[in-house]
Amino acid sequence: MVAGLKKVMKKGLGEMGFNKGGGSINWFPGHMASATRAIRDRLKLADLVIEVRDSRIPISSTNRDLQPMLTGKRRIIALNKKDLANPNIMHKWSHYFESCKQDFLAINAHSKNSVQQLLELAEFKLKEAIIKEPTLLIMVVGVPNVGKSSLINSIHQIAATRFPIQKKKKRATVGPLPGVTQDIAGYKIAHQPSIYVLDTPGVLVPSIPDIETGLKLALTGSVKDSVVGEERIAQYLLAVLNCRSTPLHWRHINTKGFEENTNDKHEYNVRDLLRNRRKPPNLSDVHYIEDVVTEVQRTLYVTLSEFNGDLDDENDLEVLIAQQFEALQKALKIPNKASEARTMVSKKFLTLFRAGKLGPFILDDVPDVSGS
Ligand SMILES: Nc1nc2c(ncn2[C@@H]2O[C@H](COP(=O)(O)OP(=O)(O)OP(=O)(O)O)[C@@H](O)[C@H]2O)c(=O)[nH]1
Ligand SMILES: [Mg+2]
Repeated sequence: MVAGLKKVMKKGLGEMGFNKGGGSINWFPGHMASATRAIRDRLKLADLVIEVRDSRIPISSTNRDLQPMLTGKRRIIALNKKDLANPNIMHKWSHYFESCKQDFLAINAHSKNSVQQLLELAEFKLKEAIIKEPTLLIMVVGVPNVGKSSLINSIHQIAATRFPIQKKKKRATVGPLPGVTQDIAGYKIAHQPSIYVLDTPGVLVPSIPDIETGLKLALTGSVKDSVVGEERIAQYLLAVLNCRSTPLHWRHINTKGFEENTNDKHEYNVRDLLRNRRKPPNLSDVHYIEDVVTEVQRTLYVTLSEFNGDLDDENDLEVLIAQQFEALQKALKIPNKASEARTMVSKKFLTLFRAGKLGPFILDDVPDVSGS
Protein backbone atom coordinates (compact mmCIF):
# COMPACT_ATOMS: atom_id res chain seq x y z
CA MET A 1 0.00 0.00 0.00
CA VAL A 2 2.70 2.44 0.95
CA ALA A 3 4.33 2.09 -2.48
CA GLY A 4 1.47 3.99 -4.17
CA LEU A 5 1.58 6.68 -1.52
CA LYS A 6 5.32 7.25 -1.97
CA LYS A 7 5.02 7.50 -5.74
CA VAL A 8 2.07 9.87 -5.57
CA MET A 9 4.02 12.10 -3.22
CA LYS A 10 7.02 12.22 -5.53
CA LYS A 11 4.89 12.87 -8.59
CA GLY A 12 2.68 15.43 -6.88
CA LEU A 13 5.56 17.42 -5.51
CA GLY A 14 7.65 17.28 -8.64
CA GLU A 15 10.95 19.04 -8.24
CA MET A 16 9.97 20.75 -5.08
CA GLY A 17 12.53 20.37 -2.33
CA PHE A 18 12.27 21.29 1.30
CA ASN A 19 15.50 23.18 1.36
CA LYS A 20 16.48 26.75 1.97
CA GLY A 21 17.46 27.56 -1.58
CA GLY A 22 14.85 25.30 -3.24
CA GLY A 23 13.20 27.06 -6.20
CA SER A 24 11.18 30.17 -5.52
CA ILE A 25 9.78 28.71 -2.34
CA ASN A 26 11.04 30.47 0.72
CA TRP A 27 10.01 28.06 3.39
CA PHE A 28 12.87 28.83 5.80
CA PRO A 29 11.95 32.34 6.93
CA GLY A 30 14.83 34.69 7.71
CA HIS A 31 14.10 34.86 11.41
CA MET A 32 14.66 31.12 11.84
CA ALA A 33 18.40 31.17 11.18
CA SER A 34 19.03 33.90 13.75
CA ALA A 35 16.52 32.33 16.17
CA THR A 36 18.34 28.99 15.90
CA ARG A 37 21.63 30.70 16.79
CA ALA A 38 20.01 32.48 19.75
CA ILE A 39 18.44 29.21 20.95
CA ARG A 40 21.79 27.41 20.75
CA ASP A 41 23.41 30.17 22.84
CA ARG A 42 20.74 30.04 25.53
CA LEU A 43 20.68 26.23 25.57
CA LYS A 44 24.17 26.31 27.05
CA LEU A 45 22.68 27.99 30.13
CA ALA A 46 19.53 25.90 30.43
CA ASP A 47 19.12 23.62 33.46
CA LEU A 48 16.26 21.73 31.80
CA VAL A 49 14.89 21.63 28.28
CA ILE A 50 11.29 20.82 27.48
CA GLU A 51 11.32 19.78 23.85
CA VAL A 52 7.78 20.11 22.56
CA ARG A 53 6.79 17.87 19.68
CA ASP A 54 3.47 17.18 18.00
CA SER A 55 1.88 13.93 19.22
CA ARG A 56 0.68 13.22 15.70
CA ILE A 57 4.28 13.17 14.42
CA PRO A 58 6.56 12.28 17.36
CA ILE A 59 9.61 11.79 15.12
CA SER A 60 8.89 14.09 12.18
CA SER A 61 8.44 17.05 14.54
CA THR A 62 12.03 16.69 15.77
CA ASN A 63 14.48 19.46 14.95
CA ARG A 64 17.44 17.27 13.95
CA ASP A 65 20.00 20.09 14.06
CA LEU A 66 19.27 20.80 17.72
CA GLN A 67 19.29 17.13 18.78
CA PRO A 68 23.03 16.83 19.61
CA MET A 69 22.72 19.77 22.04
CA LEU A 70 19.43 18.54 23.50
CA THR A 71 20.61 15.01 24.20
CA GLY A 72 23.44 16.43 26.31
CA LYS A 73 21.01 18.25 28.62
CA ARG A 74 18.37 17.32 31.18
CA ARG A 75 15.48 16.94 28.79
CA ILE A 76 11.79 16.07 28.75
CA ILE A 77 10.04 15.44 25.45
CA ALA A 78 6.50 16.78 25.69
CA LEU A 79 4.30 15.26 22.99
CA ASN A 80 1.70 18.00 22.80
CA LYS A 81 -1.78 18.00 21.22
CA LYS A 82 -2.42 14.52 22.54
CA ASP A 83 -6.14 15.25 22.16
CA LEU A 84 -5.57 15.00 18.39
CA ALA A 85 -3.56 11.77 18.51
CA ASN A 86 -4.86 8.22 18.49
CA PRO A 87 -4.56 7.02 22.13
CA ASN A 88 -4.14 3.35 21.14
CA ILE A 89 -1.10 4.14 19.03
CA MET A 90 0.15 6.55 21.66
CA HIS A 91 0.62 3.52 23.95
CA LYS A 92 3.07 2.10 21.44
CA TRP A 93 4.95 5.38 21.41
CA SER A 94 5.12 5.28 25.20
CA HIS A 95 6.84 1.89 24.97
CA TYR A 96 9.18 3.28 22.33
CA PHE A 97 10.30 6.27 24.43
CA GLU A 98 10.60 4.09 27.51
CA SER A 99 12.81 1.66 25.60
CA CYS A 100 15.00 4.64 24.59
CA LYS A 101 15.17 5.64 28.28
CA GLN A 102 13.89 9.06 27.30
CA ASP A 103 11.72 11.06 29.71
CA PHE A 104 8.58 12.01 27.88
CA LEU A 105 4.96 12.85 28.50
CA ALA A 106 2.00 13.10 26.15
CA ILE A 107 0.20 16.32 27.06
CA ASN A 108 -2.53 18.73 26.08
CA ALA A 109 -1.23 22.26 26.66
CA HIS A 110 -4.79 23.47 27.27
CA SER A 111 -5.37 20.99 30.09
CA LYS A 112 -4.29 22.04 33.57
CA ASN A 113 -4.02 18.43 34.73
CA SER A 114 -1.76 17.53 31.91
CA VAL A 115 0.55 20.52 32.41
CA GLN A 116 0.59 19.87 36.14
CA GLN A 117 1.96 16.38 35.46
CA LEU A 118 4.65 17.85 33.24
CA LEU A 119 5.62 20.31 35.98
CA GLU A 120 5.90 17.47 38.48
CA LEU A 121 8.24 15.62 36.15
CA ALA A 122 10.25 18.84 35.61
CA GLU A 123 10.50 19.36 39.37
CA PHE A 124 11.66 15.78 39.82
CA LYS A 125 14.36 16.17 37.18
CA LEU A 126 15.52 19.41 38.78
CA LYS A 127 15.36 18.26 42.40
CA GLU A 128 19.12 18.37 43.00
CA ALA A 129 19.57 21.68 41.23
CA ILE A 130 16.67 23.21 43.17
CA ILE A 131 18.57 22.64 46.43
CA LYS A 132 21.85 24.06 45.11
CA GLU A 133 21.11 26.83 42.63
CA PRO A 134 19.62 30.26 43.35
CA THR A 135 18.30 30.59 39.78
CA LEU A 136 17.14 27.95 37.32
CA LEU A 137 16.32 28.17 33.66
CA ILE A 138 13.87 25.93 31.81
CA MET A 139 13.85 26.31 28.03
CA VAL A 140 10.91 25.32 25.88
CA VAL A 141 11.94 24.52 22.31
CA GLY A 142 10.44 22.86 19.27
CA VAL A 143 9.38 23.23 15.66
CA PRO A 144 6.76 25.90 14.85
CA ASN A 145 3.15 25.66 15.98
CA VAL A 146 3.53 22.65 18.29
CA GLY A 147 2.11 24.62 21.22
CA LYS A 148 5.18 25.96 23.04
CA SER A 149 3.61 29.33 23.91
CA SER A 150 0.31 27.69 24.89
CA LEU A 151 2.24 25.45 27.25
CA ILE A 152 4.15 28.42 28.72
CA ASN A 153 0.85 30.23 29.38
CA SER A 154 -0.56 27.20 31.17
CA ILE A 155 2.63 26.77 33.23
CA HIS A 156 2.54 30.45 34.10
CA GLN A 157 -1.10 30.22 35.10
CA ILE A 158 -0.44 27.27 37.41
CA ALA A 159 2.57 29.11 38.88
CA ALA A 160 0.41 32.16 39.57
CA THR A 161 -1.76 30.10 41.91
CA ARG A 162 1.34 29.16 43.94
CA PHE A 163 3.01 32.52 44.37
CA PRO A 164 2.25 36.08 43.28
CA ILE A 165 4.26 36.49 40.07
CA GLN A 166 4.37 39.93 38.55
CA LYS A 167 1.83 42.68 39.14
CA LYS A 168 0.67 42.37 35.58
CA LYS A 169 0.94 38.83 34.30
CA LYS A 170 2.58 38.51 30.87
CA ARG A 171 1.00 36.19 28.35
CA ALA A 172 2.78 34.60 25.42
CA THR A 173 1.07 35.20 22.10
CA VAL A 174 -0.52 32.08 20.67
CA GLY A 175 -1.94 31.55 17.20
CA PRO A 176 -3.07 28.89 14.73
CA LEU A 177 -0.38 29.66 12.14
CA PRO A 178 3.34 28.83 12.46
CA GLY A 179 5.83 31.58 13.26
CA VAL A 180 3.85 33.48 15.91
CA THR A 181 6.69 33.74 18.43
CA GLN A 182 9.66 35.56 16.96
CA ASP A 183 11.71 36.40 20.06
CA ILE A 184 12.93 34.52 23.08
CA ALA A 185 11.04 35.66 26.21
CA GLY A 186 11.35 34.69 29.85
CA TYR A 187 8.54 34.06 32.37
CA LYS A 188 9.20 33.77 36.08
CA ILE A 189 7.37 30.83 37.61
CA ALA A 190 8.94 30.49 41.08
CA HIS A 191 11.23 32.14 43.62
CA GLN A 192 13.70 30.66 46.11
CA PRO A 193 15.06 29.43 43.85
CA SER A 194 13.95 31.73 41.07
CA ILE A 195 12.80 29.63 38.15
CA TYR A 196 12.31 31.08 34.70
CA VAL A 197 10.80 29.40 31.65
CA LEU A 198 11.93 30.65 28.27
CA ASP A 199 9.56 30.65 25.32
CA THR A 200 11.39 30.39 22.00
CA PRO A 201 10.45 30.84 18.35
CA GLY A 202 9.63 27.59 16.55
CA VAL A 203 12.54 26.57 14.36
CA LEU A 204 12.91 24.03 11.58
CA VAL A 205 16.08 22.74 9.99
CA PRO A 206 17.17 24.56 6.81
CA SER A 207 16.83 21.38 4.79
CA ILE A 208 14.28 18.59 5.23
CA PRO A 209 15.71 15.71 3.20
CA ASP A 210 12.59 13.57 3.22
CA ILE A 211 9.51 14.80 1.34
CA GLU A 212 7.13 12.89 3.56
CA THR A 213 8.53 14.52 6.70
CA GLY A 214 7.95 17.92 5.05
CA LEU A 215 4.38 16.98 4.15
CA LYS A 216 3.64 15.79 7.67
CA LEU A 217 4.99 19.04 9.08
CA ALA A 218 2.80 20.93 6.62
CA LEU A 219 -0.26 18.82 7.43
CA THR A 220 0.10 19.43 11.15
CA GLY A 221 0.73 23.15 10.62
CA SER A 222 4.47 23.57 11.28
CA VAL A 223 5.14 24.77 7.74
CA LYS A 224 2.93 27.47 6.28
CA ASP A 225 0.29 26.14 3.85
CA SER A 226 1.38 28.59 1.19
CA VAL A 227 4.82 26.98 1.08
CA VAL A 228 3.61 23.55 -0.01
CA GLY A 229 0.16 24.54 -1.29
CA GLU A 230 -3.13 23.45 0.25
CA GLU A 231 -3.91 21.11 -2.63
CA ARG A 232 -0.71 19.13 -2.23
CA ILE A 233 -1.24 18.81 1.50
CA ALA A 234 -4.86 17.70 1.02
CA GLN A 235 -3.76 15.25 -1.68
CA TYR A 236 -1.23 13.80 0.73
CA LEU A 237 -3.85 13.52 3.48
CA LEU A 238 -6.22 11.71 1.11
CA ALA A 239 -3.43 9.36 0.04
CA VAL A 240 -2.63 8.56 3.68
CA LEU A 241 -6.28 7.97 4.60
CA ASN A 242 -6.87 5.74 1.56
CA CYS A 243 -3.68 3.73 2.03
CA ARG A 244 -4.63 3.11 5.67
CA SER A 245 -8.22 2.23 4.62
CA THR A 246 -9.40 4.73 7.22
CA PRO A 247 -12.58 5.70 5.29
CA LEU A 248 -13.71 2.06 5.44
CA HIS A 249 -14.04 2.48 9.21
CA TRP A 250 -16.59 5.21 8.52
CA ARG A 251 -19.13 2.84 6.94
CA HIS A 252 -21.31 3.09 10.03
CA ILE A 253 -21.88 6.79 9.32
CA ASN A 254 -25.57 7.45 9.44
CA THR A 255 -26.59 9.29 6.26
CA LYS A 256 -30.22 9.61 7.25
CA GLY A 257 -29.69 12.46 9.67
CA PHE A 258 -27.76 14.35 7.04
CA GLU A 259 -30.38 13.96 4.34
CA GLU A 260 -33.02 15.35 6.67
CA ASN A 261 -31.03 18.52 7.09
CA THR A 262 -29.91 19.22 3.55
CA ASN A 263 -32.76 21.63 2.82
CA ASP A 264 -31.77 23.91 5.60
CA LYS A 265 -30.33 27.13 4.21
CA HIS A 266 -27.96 27.84 7.10
CA GLU A 267 -24.60 29.01 5.74
CA TYR A 268 -21.73 27.18 7.37
CA ASN A 269 -18.08 28.08 7.08
CA VAL A 270 -15.48 25.59 8.32
CA ARG A 271 -13.23 28.50 9.32
CA ASP A 272 -15.71 29.19 12.10
CA LEU A 273 -14.22 26.19 13.87
CA LEU A 274 -11.16 28.24 14.68
CA ARG A 275 -12.90 31.37 15.87
CA ASN A 276 -14.41 32.36 19.17
CA ARG A 277 -13.07 29.42 21.12
CA ARG A 278 -14.19 31.00 24.36
CA LYS A 279 -17.79 31.63 23.29
CA PRO A 280 -20.10 28.73 24.09
CA PRO A 281 -20.87 27.07 20.76
CA ASN A 282 -24.21 27.81 19.21
CA LEU A 283 -26.11 24.51 19.11
CA SER A 284 -27.14 24.90 15.49
CA ASP A 285 -23.49 25.54 14.51
CA VAL A 286 -22.50 22.37 16.31
CA HIS A 287 -25.10 20.43 14.33
CA TYR A 288 -23.86 21.89 11.06
CA ILE A 289 -20.24 21.05 11.81
CA GLU A 290 -21.34 17.51 12.64
CA ASP A 291 -23.26 17.37 9.37
CA VAL A 292 -20.29 18.53 7.34
CA VAL A 293 -18.03 15.99 9.02
CA THR A 294 -20.59 13.23 8.47
CA GLU A 295 -20.93 14.09 4.82
CA VAL A 296 -17.16 14.26 4.26
CA GLN A 297 -16.66 10.89 5.95
CA ARG A 298 -19.54 9.34 4.05
CA THR A 299 -18.15 10.68 0.77
CA LEU A 300 -14.72 9.22 1.41
CA TYR A 301 -16.21 5.91 2.49
CA VAL A 302 -18.34 5.63 -0.66
CA THR A 303 -15.55 6.62 -3.05
CA LEU A 304 -13.04 4.23 -1.50
CA SER A 305 -15.43 1.29 -1.13
CA GLU A 306 -16.55 1.62 -4.77
CA PHE A 307 -12.98 1.93 -6.03
CA ASN A 308 -11.82 -1.05 -8.07
CA GLY A 309 -8.23 0.00 -8.66
CA ASP A 310 -5.01 -0.93 -6.93
CA LEU A 311 -3.93 1.45 -4.19
CA ASP A 312 -0.35 0.30 -4.70
CA ASP A 313 -0.46 1.72 -8.20
CA GLU A 314 0.31 5.44 -8.23
CA ASN A 315 -1.93 6.10 -11.24
CA ASP A 316 -4.90 4.30 -9.70
CA LEU A 317 -4.41 6.12 -6.42
CA GLU A 318 -4.30 9.42 -8.27
CA VAL A 319 -7.55 8.61 -10.07
CA LEU A 320 -9.21 7.85 -6.74
CA ILE A 321 -7.93 11.09 -5.21
CA ALA A 322 -9.22 13.08 -8.21
CA GLN A 323 -12.66 11.46 -7.77
CA GLN A 324 -12.59 12.27 -4.09
CA PHE A 325 -11.78 15.93 -4.75
CA GLU A 326 -14.85 16.15 -6.98
CA ALA A 327 -17.05 14.33 -4.49
CA LEU A 328 -15.79 16.49 -1.63
CA GLN A 329 -16.58 19.61 -3.62
CA LYS A 330 -20.22 18.52 -3.68
CA ALA A 331 -20.16 17.40 -0.05
CA LEU A 332 -18.78 20.75 1.03
CA LYS A 333 -21.26 22.57 -1.24
CA ILE A 334 -18.60 24.46 -3.16
CA PRO A 335 -20.10 25.81 -6.41
CA ASN A 336 -19.08 23.92 -9.56
CA LYS A 337 -17.79 26.98 -11.27
CA ALA A 338 -15.63 28.28 -8.48
CA SER A 339 -12.27 28.75 -10.15
CA GLU A 340 -10.50 28.10 -6.89
CA ALA A 341 -12.70 25.08 -6.12
CA ARG A 342 -9.87 22.62 -5.47
CA THR A 343 -8.12 25.07 -3.17
CA MET A 344 -11.38 25.72 -1.32
CA VAL A 345 -12.03 21.97 -0.95
CA SER A 346 -8.47 21.50 0.30
CA LYS A 347 -8.67 24.32 2.84
CA LYS A 348 -11.94 23.07 4.33
CA PHE A 349 -10.81 19.46 4.37
CA LEU A 350 -7.53 20.39 6.09
CA THR A 351 -9.36 22.50 8.66
CA LEU A 352 -11.52 19.52 9.60
CA PHE A 353 -8.48 17.27 9.94
CA ARG A 354 -6.50 19.80 11.97
CA ALA A 355 -9.39 20.38 14.36
CA GLY A 356 -9.52 16.60 14.96
CA LYS A 357 -12.98 16.35 13.40
CA LEU A 358 -11.96 13.37 11.24
CA GLY A 359 -10.76 11.53 14.33
CA PRO A 360 -7.44 11.22 16.14
CA PHE A 361 -4.38 10.23 14.09
CA ILE A 362 -0.70 9.48 14.49
CA LEU A 363 1.05 9.83 11.15
CA ASP A 364 4.54 8.57 12.06
CA ASP A 365 5.26 4.86 12.37
CA VAL A 366 6.77 3.67 15.64
CA PRO A 367 10.44 2.81 14.94
CA ASP A 368 11.35 -0.84 15.34
CA VAL A 369 13.62 -1.09 18.37
CA SER A 370 13.77 -4.90 18.49
CA GLY A 371 17.22 -4.69 16.92
CA SER A 372 16.22 -6.95 14.02
N1 LIG B 1 -5.80 20.69 19.97
C1 LIG B 1 -4.76 21.30 20.58
N2 LIG B 1 -4.35 22.49 20.13
C2 LIG B 1 -3.31 23.07 20.77
C3 LIG B 1 -2.66 22.47 21.88
N3 LIG B 1 -1.64 23.28 22.25
C4 LIG B 1 -1.67 24.34 21.44
N4 LIG B 1 -2.67 24.23 20.54
C5 LIG B 1 -3.01 25.16 19.45
O1 LIG B 1 -1.93 25.12 18.52
C6 LIG B 1 -1.75 26.39 17.92
C7 LIG B 1 -0.30 26.84 18.07
O2 LIG B 1 -0.05 27.12 19.42
P1 LIG B 1 1.17 28.03 19.89
O3 LIG B 1 1.25 27.91 21.37
O4 LIG B 1 1.11 29.40 19.30
O5 LIG B 1 2.39 27.23 19.22
P2 LIG B 1 3.94 27.61 19.22
O6 LIG B 1 4.70 26.34 19.29
O7 LIG B 1 4.23 28.61 20.27
O8 LIG B 1 4.08 28.24 17.77
P3 LIG B 1 5.26 29.22 17.20
O9 LIG B 1 5.42 30.35 18.16
O10 LIG B 1 4.71 29.65 15.90
O11 LIG B 1 6.47 28.37 17.08
C8 LIG B 1 -2.75 27.32 18.59
O12 LIG B 1 -3.90 27.41 17.76
C9 LIG B 1 -3.07 26.60 19.90
O13 LIG B 1 -4.36 26.93 20.41
C10 LIG B 1 -3.14 21.18 22.33
O14 LIG B 1 -2.62 20.56 23.26
N5 LIG B 1 -4.19 20.67 21.63
MG1 LIG C 1 4.98 30.51 20.15
